[in-house]
Amino acid sequence: MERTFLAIKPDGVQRGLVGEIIRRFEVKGFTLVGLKLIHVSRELAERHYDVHREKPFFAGLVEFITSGPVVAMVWEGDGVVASARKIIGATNPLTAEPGTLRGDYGISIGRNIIHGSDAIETAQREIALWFKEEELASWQPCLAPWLA
Ligand code: FUP
Repeated sequence: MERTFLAIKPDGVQRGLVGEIIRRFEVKGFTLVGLKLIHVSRELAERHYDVHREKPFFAGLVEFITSGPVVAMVWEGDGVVASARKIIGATNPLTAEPGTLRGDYGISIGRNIIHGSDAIETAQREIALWFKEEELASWQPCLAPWLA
């Protein structure tokens, strides 16, 4: 089953958006299989954003992501990687469509509320980086027969 890694960034946590963000993925029909609130270490932040190491915004990005608690999550479901990216919206909240999380709640590219893996391989790498195998719980939602 396909999985993705999502992280509500310090701005999303500080602004009280954790419940709303989780709700969006729950009502869409995806299954939450991993969840923890952590204060990210510099080492984890740098490894997570390794592809951006040479970018001018890298230092600020690491500073921001380590500045307060982050809600790290793993979600499961058919097509969850691409679908979560749609729900999240474009990187820059000013150009993200209304109805997306970034489109509805942000105005700054450096404070864009949530991270979502951009491809299945990236998701696998990020899940392994952030979670131990025993922290993930595989389970099947028990759908009522009229919903199945
Ligand atoms: P996304 O996959 O949408 O999270 O975007 P990227 O992987 O391209 O960028 C990762 C993070 O770097 C963004 F969430 C915010 C930050 N960033 C900047 O601060 N400035 C930029 O110009 C681009 C990205």
